[in-house]
Amino acid sequence: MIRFLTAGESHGKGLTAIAEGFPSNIPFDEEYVNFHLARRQLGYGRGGRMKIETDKAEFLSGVRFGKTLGSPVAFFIQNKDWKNWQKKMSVGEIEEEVEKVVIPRPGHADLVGVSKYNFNDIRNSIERSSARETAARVAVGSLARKFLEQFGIKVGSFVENIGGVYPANNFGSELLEGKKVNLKDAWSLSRKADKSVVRVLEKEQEEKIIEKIDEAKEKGDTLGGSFYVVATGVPLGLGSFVHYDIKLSADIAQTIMSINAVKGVEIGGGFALADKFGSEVHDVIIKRKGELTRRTNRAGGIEGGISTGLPIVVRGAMKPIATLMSPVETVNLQTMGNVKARRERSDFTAVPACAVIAESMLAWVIAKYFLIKFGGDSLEETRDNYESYLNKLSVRLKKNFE
Ligand code: EPS
Repeated sequence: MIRFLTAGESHGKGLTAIAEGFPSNIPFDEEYVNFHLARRQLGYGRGGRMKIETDKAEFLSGVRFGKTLGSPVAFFIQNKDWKNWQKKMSVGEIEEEVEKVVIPRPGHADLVGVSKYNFNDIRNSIERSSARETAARVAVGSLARKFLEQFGIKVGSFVENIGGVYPANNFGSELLEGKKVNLKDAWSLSRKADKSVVRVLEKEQEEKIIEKIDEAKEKGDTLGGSFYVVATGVPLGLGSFVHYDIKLSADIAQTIMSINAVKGVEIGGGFALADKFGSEVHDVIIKRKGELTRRTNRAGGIEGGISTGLPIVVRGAMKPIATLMSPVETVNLQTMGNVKARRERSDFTAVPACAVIAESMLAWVIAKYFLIKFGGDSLEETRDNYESYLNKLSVRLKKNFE
C-alpha cells in the first residue's frame, strides 16, 4: 500500500514529503516534478508569494540513476520566503517580541485552529493550514503519475468556472455523454488548459474571467470556482464494493475534498443525476468491436466503487480564498471587540492551481488502487501482473457465461 506524509510550515525552511510503497525501476527525475510544481504556481489572480517562490524539488532518497529504488522517496522544497521569516518562525525561543496574530479570518482555519490546539497566536495555526502545503502534494503526486504513465494512464484537468463565469460550451458534459466519452488521453485536457492563464478551454470565457478577477482585485475581494479532473486508461477493476473504505469513488472524494478550500466533489454527473429518471442516467451497456463498453459515462468511470474502464471524471468546487483585502467582520480575540478581519498577502483566486493539485491527488488514489490490485516490488513485476490480468479479463468473462 502506498502512503505519503508531508511536513512543513508555509514560512518555515521548506516542505518535506515522503512517498513510499512504489516499486523499483520507475523512471523518475527532478525535472518532471519541477514541471508540475511550476504548473501549480501559475494562474491569473495569484498573490505576491508566487513571485517570490520558484518551487523546485530536491530528491533526498529513493532514486538512483534516474530510477526509483523501491525505498521511500523523500522530497525537499525550499521556501525562499523563509529568509524573511527567520525570526518570526524561529524554531528556538528568541528574546525579541514577535507580534501575535489575534484577529481570525472567517473561512480560514484561524479560529478553529487556535481553539483546538490551545494557541495564543493565530500564526501557529495559519502556517500549517496554508495551501502552501499543496506543493508537497504535487511532488508526491508526480511520482504517482509517472508510475501510472508506464501503463498508459494519464491524468489531466481544466477549470470549468471562476466566479460563476462558465464557458458557452459545456465541456464537462462532453466527457459524460458527448464527444469525449471515450477520451484516450486526459493529459490532452491539461495541455490545452495550460495555454490559458486561468486554465479554461475557451478564449472568450478566459477574457470574461480575467475581467471578473480584476473586479475582485479592485473590490479587495476573492473568487472561487469549479474544475474537472480526469483520468484515462484506468483498467476495469480498481476499487471494490465489499467495504466502504475501499470504494474507489469514496477514496477519490475524500482525497479531492482534502485539498484546501474544496467544498464539493462530484463523480460523473454527480448532483445533476439526482433530478432525473433512472433511464436518463444509467450508462447503457453496448458491444463495440466485440468488447463490452458504454454509450455514455454519466457514472464518471466508476460503478459500485469499481473502475469501469471508462475515463474517471471528477468535478470539484473551490470556495473563494478566505483572506480578503476588504475584509469581512470578525472578533478580535484579545479585546473581544468587533473588528474587520486581518489583511494578509494572499491570492485573489487559486482555482487554476487547485485543479493542478487535484491531478496529483487523483493520480495518487489511482496509483494506490492499481498497486493494491497488481502489487509488485519492481515495475517489471507490476507490469507482468497487469498484462496477465488485462489479457485474460474479457476471455474469462466470455468463458464464464458460455
Ligand atoms: C500558497 C502560499 C501562501 C498563499 C496561498 C498559497 O503564501 P503566503 O501566505 O505567504 O502568501 O499565497 O495560500 C492561501 C491563500 C491560503 O489561504 O492558505 C501556495 O504556495 O500555494
